[in-house]
Amino acid sequence: AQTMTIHHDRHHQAYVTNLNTALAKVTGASASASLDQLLQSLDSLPEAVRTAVRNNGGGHANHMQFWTLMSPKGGGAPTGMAADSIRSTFGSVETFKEQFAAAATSRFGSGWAWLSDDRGKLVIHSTPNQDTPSMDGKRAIFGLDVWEHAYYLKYQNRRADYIGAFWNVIDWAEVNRRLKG
Ligand code: MN3
Repeated sequence: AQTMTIHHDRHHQAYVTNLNTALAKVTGASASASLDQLLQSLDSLPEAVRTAVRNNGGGHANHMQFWTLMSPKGGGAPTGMAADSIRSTFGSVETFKEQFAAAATSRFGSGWAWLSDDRGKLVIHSTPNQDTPSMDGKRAIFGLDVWEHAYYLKYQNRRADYIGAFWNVIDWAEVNRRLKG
């Protein structure tokens, strides 16, 4: 509970606060663009705010999907479309979890591990820092935060244990909603 409270109320809040500070300096067409549009066209932003929008805008987008992906009633085996598409793409749920864990474990430093839709095909990948799958033309299905702030209070250096515990809280009904979207 302490990990999640600090993560949500302080870390995520800082991204929101800093993003709003950066966007206050943006004018013209970019001022009315959606966050995803901004992240996919960072070069259209003034250089002075580009990095702030990338880091804090990406941070906001990534965390928004993270909180709604977990449920106290989550976990268990994937259901419905998630079960079908994971098995048809990766062979088995076990293989999928192994490949996802490998992506999450091998992301050096801070970042995210993802299941994304890459032009109609499901792929496992990772992004550094707060970069989003959409920056690379992918549509995120779900992502796991592997920054140390996401797990250090409880797991310290044991990132692999935190990654394994993610499967106890993932909300497969929400994953299915995103797959259909
Ligand atoms: Mn985080």
